[in-house]
Amino acid sequence: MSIERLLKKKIEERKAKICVVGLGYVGLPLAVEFASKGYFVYGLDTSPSRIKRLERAEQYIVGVDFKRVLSLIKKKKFLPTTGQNVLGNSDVIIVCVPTPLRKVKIPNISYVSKATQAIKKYLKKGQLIILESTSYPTTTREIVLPILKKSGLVEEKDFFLCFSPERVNPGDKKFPITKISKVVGGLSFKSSELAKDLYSKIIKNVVSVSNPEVAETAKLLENTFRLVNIALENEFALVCDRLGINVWEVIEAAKTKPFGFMPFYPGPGIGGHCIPCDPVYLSWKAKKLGFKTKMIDLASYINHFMPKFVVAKVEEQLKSVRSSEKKAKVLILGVTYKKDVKDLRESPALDIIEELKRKGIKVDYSDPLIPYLKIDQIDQKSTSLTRSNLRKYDCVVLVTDHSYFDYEFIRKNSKLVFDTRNVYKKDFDNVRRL
Ligand code: SAJ
Repeated sequence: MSIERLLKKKIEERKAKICVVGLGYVGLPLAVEFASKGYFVYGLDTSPSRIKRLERAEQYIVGVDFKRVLSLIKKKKFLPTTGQNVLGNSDVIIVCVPTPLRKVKIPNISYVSKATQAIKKYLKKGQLIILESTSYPTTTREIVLPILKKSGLVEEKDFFLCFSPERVNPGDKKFPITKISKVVGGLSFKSSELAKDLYSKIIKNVVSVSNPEVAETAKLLENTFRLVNIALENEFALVCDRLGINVWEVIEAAKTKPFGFMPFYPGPGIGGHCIPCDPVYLSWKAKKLGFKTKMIDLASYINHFMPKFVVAKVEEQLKSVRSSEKKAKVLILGVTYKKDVKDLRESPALDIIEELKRKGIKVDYSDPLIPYLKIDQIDQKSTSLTRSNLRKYDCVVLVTDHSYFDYEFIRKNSKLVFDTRNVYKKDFDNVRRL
């Protein structure tokens, strides 16, 4: 029997041993789904503390039931480990490691390369290797494949290689990974087919495309679509501000169009490790080929300008309500990058705090998800939202609209609120919106 048919049979009979490399918000849910469907799954991670937390069911990712994880470990269906040797015992290896940006906004695929080097060490005939980490087009063919070929094995003849973009939305109950269509793009037709067989065991709709580049680029289109449309709304907010028009009402009016329009919303800027970063992977690759991605660059510029705009508006408001030369005091409400998500990565709140301090304004923050925040190298504590505390501030800036803030209490007990998320839906005497 050919190695392809043998692997196909193992996948069919759920006898294929799977190794998920990287147990973060992408890898862990994937490992749990496959283990729950009867596969034996290794979870390979470089962090011993993360392995211990899994074994103690200590939650570190939203949207994953850690009791379910523990029961899979106890049933010996899921084995979290730091031991790379498990790569040699696996039939399928799925790489879900981070692809962050370096400080100077260039791709950092060092985690992908390190994981691939480890896979090469243990690579054997009949294995299917899938890269899920978001990266620039050609990463699978030009970075991963050459490293694996150093083993002396040949793609399609000896092993199978594929790219399949992750689409996990942490904590999104409406779209668990089993309900999110999966795109697979193999170096060879056989690789695509094997990946499609595998994912079809846990995901309803699996779409194979002609090569990894299409799959890599589809993922970047999905997130660049958001980056550009958010930037468009931010630009409308800047224009409407100058025109004295309420941009929130403009969007609600445009939404009444039943076709050909999709609402996004202005805000204090964009954060997270997807939307600000993924499109830069594409622009970086395009620039290497001599093409300037003006749309992506401009959208990134507009989105990254928003924190400065928010601070300028707050200063404007402060001037209108304060006369004394005493240092103004501002409270930032919500510092994570988006509502109800405990993640500070690229959060615009951090830029707003930095800009306010640069202007000599005293800044505190309040966010139940972030008990301590390093501001100017000092660990500051989240301010509790009591009546007396709120009264201390000349302005409360609503940056992240967590669902568990008592917005009426805040409004009634604050001198001034600057709302960057349209939580209040209208202006009050002491509430101004972006
Ligand atoms: N934001 C706006 N206005 C909007 C939407 C978002 O200012 O209209 C801001 C958010 O506050 C945040 C940033 O943009 O700071 C990114 O927000 P996001 O809703 O795009 O959320 P992310 O970064 O968690 O994006 C993820 C992505 N998921 C994956 O890459 C697998 C994205 O593809 C999803 O579409 C998105 O979640 C989602 O829809 O929640």
